[in-house]
Amino acid sequence: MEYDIVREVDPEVADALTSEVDRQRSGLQMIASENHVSKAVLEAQSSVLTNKYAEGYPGKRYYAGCEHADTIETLAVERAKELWGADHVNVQPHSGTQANMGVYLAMLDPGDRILSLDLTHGGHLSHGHPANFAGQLFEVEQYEVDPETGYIDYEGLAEQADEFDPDIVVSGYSAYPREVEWDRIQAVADDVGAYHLADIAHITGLVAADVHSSPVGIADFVTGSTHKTIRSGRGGIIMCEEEFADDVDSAVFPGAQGGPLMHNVAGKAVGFKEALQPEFEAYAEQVVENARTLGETLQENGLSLVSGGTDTHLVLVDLRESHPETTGGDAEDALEEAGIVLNANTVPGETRSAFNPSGIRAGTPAITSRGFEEEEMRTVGDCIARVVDATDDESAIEEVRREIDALCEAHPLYED
Ligand code: DSN
Repeated sequence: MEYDIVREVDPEVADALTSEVDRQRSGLQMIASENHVSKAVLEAQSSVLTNKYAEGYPGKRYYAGCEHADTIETLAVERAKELWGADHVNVQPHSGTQANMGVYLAMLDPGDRILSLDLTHGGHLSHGHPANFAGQLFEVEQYEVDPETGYIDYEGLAEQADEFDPDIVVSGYSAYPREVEWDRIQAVADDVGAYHLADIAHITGLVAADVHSSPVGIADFVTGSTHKTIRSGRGGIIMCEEEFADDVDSAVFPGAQGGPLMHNVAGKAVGFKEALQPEFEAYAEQVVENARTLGETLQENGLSLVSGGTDTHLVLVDLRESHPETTGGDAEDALEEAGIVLNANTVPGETRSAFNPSGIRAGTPAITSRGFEEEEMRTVGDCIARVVDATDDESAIEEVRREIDALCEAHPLYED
């Protein structure tokens, strides 16, 4: 991956691209929302479809010359239906946030009410944060996890829904390590006559491989990202029952977006095909097993996990008890120096700021794509704990860096 053709035109960008390949290769990418897609997905995504406008949907486009775009979008849709068992699928959202926007625009009017999980408890900006369009266009109330257990407080949610009378209840989270009981949230929504949107952005791959229960067939709408655990082209996806299909499609285009990013849709189609192969199930199982092993190792080293563990691809470490003087930002910086790239994250009951919070979030999708298994995860967990214990100790960080270098060399990425 030398980017020679780019280099002839633009050496500065080529240098940055090759440096990014090196950065991804030489460190552990443990941001829970990231992954390493296959070369096939990369090739499809960088294809000539970036040149094509294809407003509309297969067979109903506003421009000529869309026959190959139609083939690819239809493949993406059909494969998605098979992966998640959905009646209707829209693969055009440019991102998970755009997918959520599509559902809100389809079903809500400005001023309608959203009930969603607070960002600091594991929710997402597009679920109604005041800095996001969702918080600006709609009236939002937020629920929280149980402060004792770190699990969704389903009973509290039901009481809150009763009082707030939302038009839509949003489930599915960005920093929630536990399996979600979709049917309990659906029951809450049903009781107050609200729609239920399950945003499975982080766990699309786990749901497709059946290692996390599926909200498809339970929630009215299921949205997701397509580049996280499902490891396909970058973007978003909406799934719903046939009765909402026209509303959702019109909300995405022309409601929220113009021309679809057809090169990304091609990446989605290829990634979905890969995810339909039997190996993908083993991959998704390993992602969860790796997160579990990581969590156990961190706990053995004295670190506290929100909810006491994980059922998913991520762990959320609350540093306040074990390392009261260390912020998530301190840990993130020191770990990056050691070659472990993850993010500082708010924790339930956050007492610091969103910019420099009290926790770190670590995910296993990308390193599992590199072939990491339990043995490596125990080493990674020990390494994280050693760095968190000594964020100012350059020699300790250097020692960990050497161990991470060895792990990276043993699990090469994007060879040749
Ligand atoms: N930025 C993503 C995450 O890290 O969770 C969500 O969009």
